Amino acid sequence: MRRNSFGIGFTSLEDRCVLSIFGTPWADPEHLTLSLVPDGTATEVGASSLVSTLTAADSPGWERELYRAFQTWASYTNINIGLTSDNGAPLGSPGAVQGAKGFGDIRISAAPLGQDAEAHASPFSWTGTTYSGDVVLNSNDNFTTGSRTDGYDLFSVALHEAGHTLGLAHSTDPGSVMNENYSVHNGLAASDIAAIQALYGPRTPDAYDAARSNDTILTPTVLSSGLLAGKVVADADLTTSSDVDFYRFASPVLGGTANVTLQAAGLSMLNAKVTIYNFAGLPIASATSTDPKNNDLTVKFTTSLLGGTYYAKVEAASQNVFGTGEYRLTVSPGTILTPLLSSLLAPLTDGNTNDTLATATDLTGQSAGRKDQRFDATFRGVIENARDVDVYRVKAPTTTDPRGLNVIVWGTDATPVNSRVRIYDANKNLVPFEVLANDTGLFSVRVASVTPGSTYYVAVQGRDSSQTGAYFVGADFNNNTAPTLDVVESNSLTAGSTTSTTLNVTSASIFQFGLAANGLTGGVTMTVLDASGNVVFTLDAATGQPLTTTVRQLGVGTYTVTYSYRGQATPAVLDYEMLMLRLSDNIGPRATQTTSTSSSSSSSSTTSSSSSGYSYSSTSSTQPSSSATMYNGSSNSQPSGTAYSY
Ligand SMILES: [Ca+2]
Ligand SMILES: [Ca+2]
Ligand SMILES: [Ca+2]
Ligand SMILES: [Ca+2]
Ligand SMILES: [Zn+2]
Repeated sequence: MRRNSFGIGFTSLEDRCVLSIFGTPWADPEHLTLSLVPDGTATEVGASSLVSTLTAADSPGWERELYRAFQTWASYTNINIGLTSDNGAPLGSPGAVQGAKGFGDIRISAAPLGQDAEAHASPFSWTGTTYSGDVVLNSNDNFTTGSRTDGYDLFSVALHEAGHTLGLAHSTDPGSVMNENYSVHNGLAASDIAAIQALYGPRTPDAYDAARSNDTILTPTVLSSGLLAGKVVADADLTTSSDVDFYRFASPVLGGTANVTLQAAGLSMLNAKVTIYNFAGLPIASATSTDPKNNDLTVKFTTSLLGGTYYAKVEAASQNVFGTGEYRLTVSPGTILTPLLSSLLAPLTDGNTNDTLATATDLTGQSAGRKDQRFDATFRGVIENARDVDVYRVKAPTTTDPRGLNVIVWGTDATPVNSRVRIYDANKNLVPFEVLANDTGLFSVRVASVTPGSTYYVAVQGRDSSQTGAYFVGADFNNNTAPTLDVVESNSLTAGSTTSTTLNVTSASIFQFGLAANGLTGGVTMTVLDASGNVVFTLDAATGQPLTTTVRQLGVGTYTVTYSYRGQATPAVLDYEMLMLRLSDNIGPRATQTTSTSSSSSSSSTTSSSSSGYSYSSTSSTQPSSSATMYNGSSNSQPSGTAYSY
């Protein structure tokens, strides 16, 4: 039925973008991963049927077309996307926003989205949820491959959704792949290239090519075995499909078999050709990869008894988007067993050498000369012991734009370290901030206003002395407007008491919840139960701490929310606030009837609006305030507005 509309007018993609805050780049764009979810993986709108849908559709080669769509963007900018496996955990499962265990940062699925959406996709978000990067294709649609006009061209739809996952909003350029009107594309428009390069910069040469082009055998990069006896390693990049990288090295073995290994699997979709030349410039061995999913290469050659000089040439296997990407070249007597991505992302310990502002690790040079929107500073560190503090120095751009500072930290171990952040200004005074996320293994904050050109210090430590482990920290000065959680409950609890309220979800959505407690000791535990009385989730907030948050998808229905006093009988009263923010707009099939809402008789107010997707029957004795102002840390300064310091 819908196929009749092809060729007789515009078909709008009308996709929904779940975390529709565009313009924020991924924190570590050169180390993104992508996975296809197995059929049965839970999405917001039911089990994914990606594999069965696209296998049954008239779309041969669909898997490569999905990869080609993402790699098309990566080939123009400082993005590498490695392909990885997917354990089928539900979309939005707990984990790091980037680098979560078990699935890719970008996950592609397909589920029934109803008549009004071909797909939806989510960009990176400061809320730190693993929903970021996820794509749901509409399994009701007829996808085709090969730029045909009798269905939705899978590459064209995926190219558009890939742009969203990488942070791009819709474009008004009629030729742009980000135009919301569907049409068939075989590549990016000039405006698309400009848009992705504004976020991530034009793809930059690797360090060897930057020092001196190594594109010919007469100008090779000379590799030495250095400290790794018998082993030569180069981390490099084919920056365009016409980049050629020549290396010269001494044989690591005398009169035996040497291995030249090019690793790209899990790091980039590069399909390379590696050729080995002898001292006279004659080719003696080569290997080529053609599948972005299987793109490691090993070339074996027999060395002379006297060792001698050899050359390795790395070039694109074909002049297509898969001819671009990051790789590691290793020359060694044996085979390589270390997975590439994990070895590149190894965190650095500091041995308690950067624990004070005076000894901060300097990250101010990372973004020097950059004109794009990538994070100003990133680092992978380790909270090594109970007293460890890792202090980083960053610097606000000198631009006179009013700018804020986002800092996000997430644990990178299988059991992630729970970190906290403090920010200090150039005079070493604590800077108040708003907490955007404070969840298991995650801390994300925003300073609303910074002084242009001024130095700031970011201090990362464990949330308590038991917390140690590896983490990623990113800091970005930007003009983003932080989304604001709405206060839906502001109340008091006495010792041993529990209050109970009702939450009506009128539109299946992804919500962020926040909970804060104020008092001398103890805290509050919030429990959300569905209509059958099953616990959906709990959230716990302690007094003297910033609010805690979580991101959850809730279907339409009535939920009971209880708040329990936790702690000693004295002092007997604590205050708490519950906050909500809907991250997604209306998702899923169109509701056939409007769910009516009513407030419970015990309530004194109801929070609801047509755009909120929920109504909440509050037991508040006072009207909810417009912002979370109740946090009073035991700390050096009082919060101001929605900002916290502690
Ligand atoms: Ca290169
Ligand atoms: Ca080169
Ligand atoms: Ca450390
Ligand atoms: Ca330290
Ligand atoms: Zn769109």
